[in-house]
Amino acid sequence: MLIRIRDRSEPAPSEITPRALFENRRLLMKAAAMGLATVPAGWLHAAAERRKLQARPSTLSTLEKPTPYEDVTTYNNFYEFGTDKADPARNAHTLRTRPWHVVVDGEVAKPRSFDIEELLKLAPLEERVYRLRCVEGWSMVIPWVGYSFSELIRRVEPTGNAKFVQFVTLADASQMPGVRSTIIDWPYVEGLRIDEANHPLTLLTFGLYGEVLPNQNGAPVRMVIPWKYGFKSGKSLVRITFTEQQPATSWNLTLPQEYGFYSNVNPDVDHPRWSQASERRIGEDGFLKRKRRTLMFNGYANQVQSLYAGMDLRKHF
Ligand SMILES: Nc1nc2c(c(=O)[nH]1)N[C@H]1C(S)=C(S)[C@@H](COP(=O)(O)O)O[C@H]1N2
Ligand SMILES: [Mo]
Repeated sequence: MLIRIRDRSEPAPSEITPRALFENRRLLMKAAAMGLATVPAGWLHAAAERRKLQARPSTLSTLEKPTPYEDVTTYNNFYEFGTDKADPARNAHTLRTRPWHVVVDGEVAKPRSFDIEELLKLAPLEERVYRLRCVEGWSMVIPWVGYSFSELIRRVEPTGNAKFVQFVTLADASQMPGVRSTIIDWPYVEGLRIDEANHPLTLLTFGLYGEVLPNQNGAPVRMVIPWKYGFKSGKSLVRITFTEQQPATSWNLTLPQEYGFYSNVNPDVDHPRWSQASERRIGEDGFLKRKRRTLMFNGYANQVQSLYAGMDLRKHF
């Protein structure tokens, strides 16, 4: 299981950069704190794979303190690699992120497949520090790297029938052990209304903390929609389809009473099984630390509330 020194998929010590070596020491301490005898293979691999991504700062960033890199990359939801928060960091090293293509199709004048390297260069990369609020009641602040999804939209020229966008994650059991489970009807799918997709905050994301996305965070490309619960932001995307009808979304299909299509962060609409009024900020919560009050639209109300003018957000939860 986790008790092993080194397997063949890991880099030889000579291939590890000094920064990664330093990182490995931190990972070793973290593993010890978790009661593990050694660092899981996936963590080491991720440390060796870290690659820089140049990005310019963005005025759309929050000034809040970012959550430590270690928390961002070891406390994850990515059910394709297991349902435990530590599973993705442990298991996602088996995901092959090159070669990688993303098909963009449906109601567009220019449907096509993008090679990941080409997609990465489609528009200038920005660093966007966003709050991310999980429906489970915790949050993080993450310096993402990407560009507004609207940059992609205008290049494929949606037709007049394009009212929604669906995002589809890879579902390959040979790379993603969690896909053998039946909790979700794979692939993981999510969706936005076209005006939500076109909003400048909606980020096509390739990296975090100035480096390419670790596999557990959705490499090589994912969505980030900061005013919605985290599950709206699909990871490791292979297809983006523009549609006329509202597309299916995984959590709505799985538990329709609990998860709607919109899923805007809303402290006034409780989850049927728990309150959504407050949240725990990962990485800063000592025993005596009080929970934070959850903000409407996760604090992005000024930017996004006009998208929902006239809508009953209790009905469209
Ligand atoms: N394909 C896929 N995307 C997914 C998920 C998932 O299980 N599978 N989990 C979602 C949930 S619930 C959250 S909170 C965020 C977590 O992103 P992070 O691990 O990078 O913080 O990813 C979202 N995207
Ligand atoms: Mo989540």
